[in-house]
Amino acid sequence: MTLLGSIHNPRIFSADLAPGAAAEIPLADPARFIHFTLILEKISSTQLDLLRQAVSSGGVAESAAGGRALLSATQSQFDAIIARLADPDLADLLRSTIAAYRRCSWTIRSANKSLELGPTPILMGIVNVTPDSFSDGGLFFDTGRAVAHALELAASGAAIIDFGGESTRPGSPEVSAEEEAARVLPVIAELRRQSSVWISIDTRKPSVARAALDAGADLVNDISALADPDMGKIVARAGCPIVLMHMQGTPATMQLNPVYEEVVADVCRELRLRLARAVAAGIDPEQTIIDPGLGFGKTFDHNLALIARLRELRSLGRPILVGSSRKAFLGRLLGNAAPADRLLGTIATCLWTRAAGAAIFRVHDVAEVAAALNVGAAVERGDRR
Ligand code: PMM
Repeated sequence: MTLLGSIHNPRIFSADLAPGAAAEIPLADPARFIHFTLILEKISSTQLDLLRQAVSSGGVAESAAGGRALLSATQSQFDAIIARLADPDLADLLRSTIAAYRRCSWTIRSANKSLELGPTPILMGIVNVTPDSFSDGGLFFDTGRAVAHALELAASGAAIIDFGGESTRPGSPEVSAEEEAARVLPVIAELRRQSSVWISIDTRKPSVARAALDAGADLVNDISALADPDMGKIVARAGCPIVLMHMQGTPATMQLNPVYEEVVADVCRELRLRLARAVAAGIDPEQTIIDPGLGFGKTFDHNLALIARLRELRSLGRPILVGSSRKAFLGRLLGNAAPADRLLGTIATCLWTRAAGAAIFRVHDVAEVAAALNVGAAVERGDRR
């Protein structure tokens, strides 16, 4: 089941006061005004009938195309629907999905520290120790330079540094595990010696992840979301957090012809399966982070739909990481700008997705995005005043 969206922090303003006299009317009972619309997938006609009976006290249940149903109600109406629903499994699903959607704070833990996600945006600074990444390839293909850059990003506000030793740009060839490890391990070990910043290893390979964790990494960023079953075992044994990113295909083929029935629902569904796979491998669900995988088997339109409707991923109940930084779809929106000239697009998408509830932002330009997100945070606080 996927959530379609909701209205937060509802405020009512009197429409007919004299100019200058507009006043906010406090809501005594916000639950009567907070509104949710859910898409229920694969719902049977019996379940739909039961839903229709249960909404008689308020709300709307309608069948939609593709064996789906739409359920729309305020939060207090949902409480009544759940209480009246004569199908306990469906009632549980509604209750848990709404609770997951409303969650807005999480804590991830590594061996000796923890990081709160949600209340303030967290920046993950990118350092690609590769000769060929699309944006910073070759710049940090040297231990000293990679560590210096990582320290600079941490000083600029990155709580996490993400090291990658294999380019995943569309059509890129695979690198052997030995080569990938040789690129990232010295960098991770040296940064660990010099700093307590969170270190993330961006890899699809279980052996690289294990060696990186041994060298001092805190978190695994797996763009294949446990495609290799050994990855789950390694992360479970280490007890570390993991980013599960959505990708259609592999980097070699993913941009040839990505096809979805309905991209947001399809990505939600697949991430739900990957979360279940993580739990089946013994990974603590509280240590999981999800990511829609912008640019990974997605057309221009798919990327924009995922950004516009990012909110729906919140129905999975896990913190969301967004990696829009300098990606090709931004180049197109900015008049064919080169990767290094896509900062304004990066900032715009970070602010937009932050407002939709994203928790972590994986970016190249940490100082600039941090400044923009600070403005966004001040606006968020203003909304509560
Ligand atoms: N994008 C890239 C690499 N790794 N990891 C996550 N979790 N999310 C992303 O969007 C992502 C990623 C490709 O960008 P890069 O070549 O600049 O690292």
